[in-house]
Amino acid sequence: MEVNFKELTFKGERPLVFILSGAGLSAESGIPTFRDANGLWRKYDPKELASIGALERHTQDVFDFYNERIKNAEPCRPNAAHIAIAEFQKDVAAFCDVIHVTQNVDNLNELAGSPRVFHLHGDFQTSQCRKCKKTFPRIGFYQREQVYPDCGANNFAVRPNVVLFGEIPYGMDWIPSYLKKACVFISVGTSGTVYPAADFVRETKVSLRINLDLDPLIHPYSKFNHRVYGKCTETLPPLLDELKKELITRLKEKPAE
Ligand code: BV8
Repeated sequence: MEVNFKELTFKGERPLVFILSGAGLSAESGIPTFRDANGLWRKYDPKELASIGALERHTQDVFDFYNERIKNAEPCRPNAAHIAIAEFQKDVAAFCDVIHVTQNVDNLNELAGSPRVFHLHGDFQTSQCRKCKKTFPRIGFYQREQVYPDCGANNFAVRPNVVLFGEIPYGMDWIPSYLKKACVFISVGTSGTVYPAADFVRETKVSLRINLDLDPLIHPYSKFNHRVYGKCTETLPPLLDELKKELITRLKEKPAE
């Protein structure tokens, strides 16, 4: 393992580990990525199916695109990387905060037993009313005649609660300050193409990019201090074990308060 966690610096306070994940985290569970050779954006144009303009222009096409992905995701199950994050969160909970922000809209982290995960780009499990903007658990699939239970809006009123291109991601009111506090930032399975997530690394001191592919040494990749290449189901579990050992060692060394 190339990463030497001994360089982590955190003073007396509880350490904070910030994990950002992308489609590569769920790829080995059978959920397609976006920009790999067989990725979704190789087949579909994101401007036509995942942008706020597309939702206005051809709503049913966008609904069909998301209905298809929701159905395809149903049989998928967590892989060793999802499980490693969930176990890490639980194992260190007594002395370390772990903030896992995912760009993914699947619920494989939750199915893996993760105690908490934040969906930067929304999720397949909830819907939103286009009139009053309230969000609520998804029922069935998206179609014209879906009435929002509260305000009575109809006619394509109920949409997927996902952040489309041109919309503001969730959590942007707290994420930047948490990034600054983090003792280590781990980016796993994301191409670093989509903003503002691609810029998160800028706010951090010690950063680690875990990815399948070699990354070009340009922004934002050049900001990472460390890189580990390979499938995240193979690279992430031992890495989180290393980090857990280092955190426990530091805890033991810490002078009693
Ligand atoms: C916004 C919806 C304003 C849900 C998605 C600069 C600043 C701010 C904005 C912009 C900017 N420049 C451009 C913009 C606009 C735009 C943008 O970023 N465009 C890009 C294309 C240039 N951004 C926006 O519109 C965002 N909104 O900016 O609002 C704002 C912002 C902040 C504050 C105030 C105002 C909204 C972005 C969200 C768009 N919605 N999806 C859905 O359908 O799923 S984006 C889409 O891409 C997905 O959601 C996904 O989450 C996201 C990122 O993709 P990745 O997860 O990285 O997937 P990808 O396929 O690209 O890469 C997978 C990686 O995994 C690869 O590297 C591969 O090698 C690796 N991998 C594969 N297998 C494995 C693996 N790694 C390890 N192990 C494996 N087994």
